[in-house]
Amino acid sequence: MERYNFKSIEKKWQKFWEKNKSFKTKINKSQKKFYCLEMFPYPSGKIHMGHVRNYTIGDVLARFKTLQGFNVLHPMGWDSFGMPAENAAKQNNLDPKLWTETNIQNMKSQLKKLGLSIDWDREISTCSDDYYKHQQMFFLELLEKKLVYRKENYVNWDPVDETVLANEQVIDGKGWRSGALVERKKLSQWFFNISKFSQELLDGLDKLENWPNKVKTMQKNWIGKSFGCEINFKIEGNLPVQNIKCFTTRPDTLFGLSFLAVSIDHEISKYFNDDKNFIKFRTECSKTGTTEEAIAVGDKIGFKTKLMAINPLNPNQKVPVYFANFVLMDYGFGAVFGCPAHDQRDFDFAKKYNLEIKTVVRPKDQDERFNVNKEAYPGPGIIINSDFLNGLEAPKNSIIETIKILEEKKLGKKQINFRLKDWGVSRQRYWGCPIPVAYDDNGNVKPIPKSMLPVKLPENINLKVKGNPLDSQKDWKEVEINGKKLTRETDTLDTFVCSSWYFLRFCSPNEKTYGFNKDEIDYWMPVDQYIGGVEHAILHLLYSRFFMHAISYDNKEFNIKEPFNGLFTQGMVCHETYKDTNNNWVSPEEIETIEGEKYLKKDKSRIIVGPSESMSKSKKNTIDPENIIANYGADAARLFILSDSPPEKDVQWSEEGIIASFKFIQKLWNLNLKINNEIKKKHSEDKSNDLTKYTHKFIKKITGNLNDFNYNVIIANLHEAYNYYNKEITNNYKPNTLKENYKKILTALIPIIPHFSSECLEMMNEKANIVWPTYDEKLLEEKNSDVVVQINGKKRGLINIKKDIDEKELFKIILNNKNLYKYLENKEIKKNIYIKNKLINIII
Ligand code: ANZ
Repeated sequence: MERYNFKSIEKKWQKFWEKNKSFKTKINKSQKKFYCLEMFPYPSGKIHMGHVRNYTIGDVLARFKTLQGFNVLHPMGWDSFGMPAENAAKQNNLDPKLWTETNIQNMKSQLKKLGLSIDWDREISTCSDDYYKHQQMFFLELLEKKLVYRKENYVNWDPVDETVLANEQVIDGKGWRSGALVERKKLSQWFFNISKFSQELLDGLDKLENWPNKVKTMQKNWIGKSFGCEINFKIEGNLPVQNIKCFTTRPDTLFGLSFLAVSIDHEISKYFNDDKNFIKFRTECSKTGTTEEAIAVGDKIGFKTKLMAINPLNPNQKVPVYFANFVLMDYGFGAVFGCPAHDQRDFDFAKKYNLEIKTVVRPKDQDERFNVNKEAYPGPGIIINSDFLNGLEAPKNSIIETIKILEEKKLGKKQINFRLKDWGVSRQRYWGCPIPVAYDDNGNVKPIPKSMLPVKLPENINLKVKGNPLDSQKDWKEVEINGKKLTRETDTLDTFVCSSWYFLRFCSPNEKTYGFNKDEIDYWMPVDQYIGGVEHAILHLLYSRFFMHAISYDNKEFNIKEPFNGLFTQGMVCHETYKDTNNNWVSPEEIETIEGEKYLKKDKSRIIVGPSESMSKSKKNTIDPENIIANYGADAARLFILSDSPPEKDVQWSEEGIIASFKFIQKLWNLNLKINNEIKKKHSEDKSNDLTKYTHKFIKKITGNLNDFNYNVIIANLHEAYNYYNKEITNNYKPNTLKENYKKILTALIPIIPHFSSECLEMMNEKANIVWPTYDEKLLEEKNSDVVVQINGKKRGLINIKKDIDEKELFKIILNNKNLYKYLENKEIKKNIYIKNKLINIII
């Protein structure tokens, strides 16, 4: 048989699609639209298997919807600002722009080799000034609407690199790059007021029916709505502090109070600025890190003040006030009351500092003597040791009752809190979107007039300076507005801002005057199906949702609050891990397999095979998609990446797997040649209706599985179809019957293996007007059914008979059946139990 020459065939079709602008999209109001979007990549230089999977899944859907007659928008662009470009440029004395653009060109040509149905005319890149110009415009609009503000905030400051570090970049209290002890520094930063929309962002989740529940739950937890109350504690002691307010979700445990703890940044810390011991304590605290996880697992430490707090429900009780590292400044009031018996953090703290642990809730199956001593009891039960609260059911009734009492006594009031914090968008970096404001000599903010946008990044600048390179650009920093000399803001925007609205830009990428064109948005938005990694389940998706709320706010022209109608999160691509005898990671390319054992190619030493883990450079278990496409073709790569497991689960990449897919395409090709041969035979009569029936069944299955994202099942369906066709087609079918059915199969394969199917369709002179095949339900109906025949409850046979046959007729058939009749001969029949199309039980 002739070999399937994937190299020339794939190239041919990719050229054809490009030349014919096959995937170019335009508004067509009489046609139903479908906006299919995959998360756009960061142009690191090379595509990786995660991209291959993400974009294959998206392409399957885009092509399927196109064939179904939708007007499909399927764009691609580049999330091209960010640290890697700046670092690479610094190391190699390059221009970040050039570095980025070269990477984009490389990755674009790699993506094209995958045969994706992308409308490249809509390509965008966030680092180009005709993109970020509009982002700056949005920023100014949000500034006008007071949804952007500046505030002083504590940041992790690396004194050597002179830069702000994200929490994840602080390791054991030290900068990840410089290793310097990280300082806490107060810095003026720009914030988006995302918390203003906490409730709306929470409510909006309920309407997102086509989002995975796990993502909605993650967002819900991140927004973190808590019901509780604020309590005002009177303070006594050596300082002019009269009150400290705390937020609590468990006011009902107030009789279990044993201390009050405030954050090291709490207002009262101003009285301790000269206290050497306090300053030492503060340094100690910064080592814990500032993330909630770090705080939860880290050591709880405190600094005791001479202040005493009075229990509002029991004025005779006075407890010490501490500074503690586990209290966050930006949640509630930056202060908590400690109830060690019912909160584990408080318990750990009380144990460490020998504070009282008083039990005030007992589980229902324990009596009044219940006493917390080994660990906190946060569970439900009955209130005890709490004077007038005793006997209340905790937590349901007890919380509401206590709030009522506190409100009556004016000691506190009901409060709802959200964990969601405002989004700090300032970055002290060069390679980002400049924030379009300037300052006068007094530090007042002056927005750059819209007519002066974009504020372009200066080019050819020295990146090898400490801190933000923009700070040392004197000529760039100075700007004159309305005759006044001002100094530009040198912070740039977090790159998450760029990805919070790019899906709008795709709708009208060439719109000059604004970020989008209204007509286009009205037609294309919202995105019907968004596909990407679950690692973006929280921030990127929440920021995008916020950005739409922010543009819609106070805006009659725009009202799209939820940008993504459907969301699909795909699993990771995994691969076995390998180590040499010295415990160093080894990449799959460095090893060979001999008789099932793996060896290092260069010296034939043994390889230790580790578990399969998601592909990562650090473990060297990556596979280069470019090599795979060159060796096996894009269709084989697509087929394999879809075949192994459901798209939402992890997929195990293996050499054997890709080879099997490659061989299967060759088998399909052989079948294709066989069918073309068969067609030439020109049989005059169809032997049966079987091929048509099978094909209709197949189309029904594929359509259903495509709709449900059961892509791996489709590959199984395809294997079945191959086996069936391979046998059935030689059974004398008319050319037209063969052709019509086979054409349907090929059309259904376009989404999966587009090059192969296009080639085969062309061989049959089918190129134009290809539409998704329909199926006839009537043809699928089974005319017969298998009925189990039982005699006295025991199975005695199975007969295949016409559907819905009545009992009398069935009985006649049974009596005419030798094998069954022998059980009934000379027997008195008492009754029959008949379940249509399934079973008959004859009682004798
Ligand atoms: C007393 C208490 C007793 C609490 C008890 C819990 C259990 P969620 O549900 O996440 O909203 N808290 C309040 N402000 C805090 C801050 N700035 N930093 C750290 N912790 C803070 O959590 C609310 C609980 O977190 C509050 O209820 C408070 O501790 C603590 F048996 O108050 B609780």
